Amino acid sequence: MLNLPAEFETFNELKKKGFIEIKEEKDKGKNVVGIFCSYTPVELIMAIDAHFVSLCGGDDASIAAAEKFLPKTLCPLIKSSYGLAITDSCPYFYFSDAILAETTCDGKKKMYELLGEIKPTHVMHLPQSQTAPLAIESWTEEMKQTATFLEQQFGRPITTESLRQAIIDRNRVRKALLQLYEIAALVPSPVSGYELSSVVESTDFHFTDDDVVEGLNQKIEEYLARYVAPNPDAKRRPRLMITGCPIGGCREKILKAVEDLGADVVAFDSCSGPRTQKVLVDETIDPYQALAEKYLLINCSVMSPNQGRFEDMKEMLKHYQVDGVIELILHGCHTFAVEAYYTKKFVTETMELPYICIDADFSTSDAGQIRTRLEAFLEILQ
Ligand code: BJ8
Repeated sequence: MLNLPAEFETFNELKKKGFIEIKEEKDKGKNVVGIFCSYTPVELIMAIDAHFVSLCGGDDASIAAAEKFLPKTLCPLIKSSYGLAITDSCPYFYFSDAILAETTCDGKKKMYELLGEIKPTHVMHLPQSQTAPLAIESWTEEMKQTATFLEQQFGRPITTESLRQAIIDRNRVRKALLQLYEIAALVPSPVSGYELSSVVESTDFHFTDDDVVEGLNQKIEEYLARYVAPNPDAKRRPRLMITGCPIGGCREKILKAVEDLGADVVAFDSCSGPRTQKVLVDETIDPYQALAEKYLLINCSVMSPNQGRFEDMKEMLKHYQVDGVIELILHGCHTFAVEAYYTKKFVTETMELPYICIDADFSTSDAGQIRTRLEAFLEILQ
């Protein structure tokens, strides 16, 4: 079984702790903006002196309510997010004064139209290609229009100075996160992937950058102190990469299950991994241009083509000394499902590593079947 420290707090416990924090911030008069995606330029929200909070659902319980309005075949992440909003069961949604959304996949962008009936919602038009003519120009313009939306919404200006400061502050958080991911590159990794992803994703529920950086630095020290040099005679636990759709709603039945079975998840090629953080925002050029350049570089399957994902993956597979790759495809996620053709080809043919693709939703009904498949996968790696 996975060896977790006695004081380990699960992601859900960490998320609940943030409920009190956000209430206190609201009581102080702070505004809150809900977000759903790594493409969201959170610096604009920080520059208007508001907090941002992730509203992505990862919970099966809210899906039934959403299915009264949304197709059952839609991705569980979208249904869960909408379900939390309409059932008023998420304090983070309740406390959000506005929503900043983006056109990524079709399901999400259409769901935002429904969400717009509940809260003021601004949808940023994300280019569908990183290299198309005018992609950077139109994305820079979207940054400016978003700034205008926030200014009108909260009746305050975003100044060049406040935006530059927000960029500097957020870059500090990114650097701390990058140092944290780096720890899992050690052999053996002193931190489980389950623990690491819980800590990283819970940073979305702390609202002061100084606290986030301090908390991450403490974790870095704690994990480094746990490191024990490898015993050359001991059998090495297989080291795995997780790729594909966000893992949050399947954390227990995939991430925890595979580590319980004797592997270490050391690399995350997903939105909770270093790929979203590794490019910092340029602090020296026009801030809108700098934000557009940084955020357009995120390699999500909603981009076509998305070759950068495989260049990043190659570097990570080597750096983290990965022995095998697990890809998660959430039911109804067409972009990742189609791109899985290339992922499998790249992992098995170019990198010559074992690969498994798991289709799942957020229910527990398939947990046993997934565990059996993971067990068989690990046998290949022994
Ligand atoms: S940058 S991964 S957070 S879009 S899994 S809702 S794509 S149907 S979550 Fe994502 Fe931004 Fe990309 Fe990251 Fe649609 Fe697929 Fe569902 Fe998805």
